[in-house]
Amino acid sequence: MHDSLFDALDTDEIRRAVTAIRAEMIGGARPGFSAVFTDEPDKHLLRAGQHVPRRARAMVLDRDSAQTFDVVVDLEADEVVSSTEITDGSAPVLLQEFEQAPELIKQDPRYVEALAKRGITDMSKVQIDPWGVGNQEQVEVEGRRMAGSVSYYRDFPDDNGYAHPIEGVMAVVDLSAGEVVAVHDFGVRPMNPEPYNYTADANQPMRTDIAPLEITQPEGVGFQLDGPQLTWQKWRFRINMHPLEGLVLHGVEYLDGEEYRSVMHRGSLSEMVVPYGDPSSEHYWRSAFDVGEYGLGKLANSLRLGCDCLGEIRYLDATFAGEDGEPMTIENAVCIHEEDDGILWKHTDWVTGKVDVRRSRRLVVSFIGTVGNYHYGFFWYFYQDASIQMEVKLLGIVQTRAVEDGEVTPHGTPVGKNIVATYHQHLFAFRLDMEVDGWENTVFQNDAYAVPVGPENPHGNAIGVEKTLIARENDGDWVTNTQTSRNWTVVNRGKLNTWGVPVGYKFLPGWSSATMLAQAPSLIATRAGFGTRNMWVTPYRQDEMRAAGEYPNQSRSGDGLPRWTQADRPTEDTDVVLWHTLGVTHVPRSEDWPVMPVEKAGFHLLPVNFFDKNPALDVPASAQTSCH
Ligand SMILES: [Cu+2]
Repeated sequence: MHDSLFDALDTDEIRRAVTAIRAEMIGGARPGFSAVFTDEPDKHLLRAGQHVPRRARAMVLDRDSAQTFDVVVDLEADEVVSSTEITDGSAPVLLQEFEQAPELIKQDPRYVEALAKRGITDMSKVQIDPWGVGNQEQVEVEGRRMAGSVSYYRDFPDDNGYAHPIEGVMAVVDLSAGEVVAVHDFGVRPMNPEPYNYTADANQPMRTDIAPLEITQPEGVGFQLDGPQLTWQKWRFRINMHPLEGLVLHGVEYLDGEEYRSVMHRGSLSEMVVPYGDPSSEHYWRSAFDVGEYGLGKLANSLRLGCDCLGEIRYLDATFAGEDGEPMTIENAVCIHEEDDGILWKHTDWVTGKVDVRRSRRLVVSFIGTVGNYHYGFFWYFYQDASIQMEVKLLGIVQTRAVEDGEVTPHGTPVGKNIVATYHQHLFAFRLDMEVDGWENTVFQNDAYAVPVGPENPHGNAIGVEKTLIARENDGDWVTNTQTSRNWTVVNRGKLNTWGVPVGYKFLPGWSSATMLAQAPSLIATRAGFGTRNMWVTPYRQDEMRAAGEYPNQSRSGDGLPRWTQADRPTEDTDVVLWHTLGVTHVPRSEDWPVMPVEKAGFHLLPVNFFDKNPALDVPASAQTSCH
């Protein structure tokens, strides 16, 4: 497979796609380009030897009529192939819309009055965070572009607004009509007067006993970059940025002898949602689909040397369509570097006293997206033992609500005077299109168990592993189980290692693997149905890319994995896709305030009988010390 066919669009391709769409007047006189990206070719067609033209796909909003169009452009013919109006759901939010909403709200007399009731008259000190309204039962979304809002007070420009929630006021805006539809006042609560800031000037004195630590690679980095293609020791893969999903890895392969063996065709975040767990009127509806509603890739940070990444760094820029269609570049969106990772393997021979130690080196490919009060770092780690790790880093400031003096809420933790940080979840849906030593793969769910005492286990010590074949999409137990050391293996039954075992890779969940706690009648339970399971296995389909469907923004009926898997399609000896819901249930601590220390979650992919022996025996002992 030619992996470059799957690469992100370049500046010229974005421009041509937008030109073709504009020429057809799709999106009217003021089209908003929510996302423009590669329409990745169908692998079935490529395997059949067909030529698949290079195509772009665009999510286009008609800003006047609030219609959304899903458009495919043939970049070889420079023409629109199809344009489909979306009726359930709406295009991802444009930042321009979210900039316009606070201006409209601040001019609304009902809002001005609600704030005056709370003693706030200086609108320049008011921070308004717009939110999607997909969970708001009362807000009519059909045929409209709507935003809810939450307000905060900043005493000075750098003040932490989340320390001063303007409780009980919620304005709803029709973004296309440019009007405030409603201002709800659910009742006045006290405003916390105390500043809670995380800046250095608010937290003096700083500690002074931090010794310098410098990481240098005097001979340069150990990896090679050729456009999006990266080669590092025995690994190679392609790195692209997607406006919705952020970092996407394609064609992940490992060199075994003379031959590159495939591991994963494509790996990325496919969707994520953050549902909040406070049932009050001004809070129950809050949730954020950071991929499908906001476009996490477009919200990538420009990373800074020595701050976000440390050491000898290479960066990749991300090029996307701006919201008016002009290409724009986020510089240093992806950081690539190497890290020391402690010990890789070690043995002390007790007979001879000889010690062998090998240091582990890992390659890190990362990006960070900012969505309002939160930031998510996505770190892919590649190791010398042919394992892969995804680590999500949760960063930022937790959502707050105001309470009366001494008021206790069962759905939040007090973190300051009159402020409670509300319970919530972060549910990440990773899509891992595996190709383990070829594309004909089969998935097993593996559970260790104690064999019942009997003729097979007379001494009571026997350990068994129950291997459940996932022959169809709905086989298996779907959720993690630490008691049985549950994992899932993706094996190629047509290829055996020297010891007669099918080659495979093992998916090992991390300790944070909650499923969604919201339930019916909450709309989020339907809209983010992917959150009901930790593991979904589907046969590859070119059009099944995002776990909650393509247009979760304002969708009420839900889409994606629950709908696709209703057919209970066969998944044996085929091109399988693993979908993992990684769930963090965040019960805030006072230590998460006023800015939370990083919280980490993730998963591993490990070779399992893929090689005949430890693949890291050829890692030499470290040069500068005698580790051997
Ligand atoms: Cu959180």
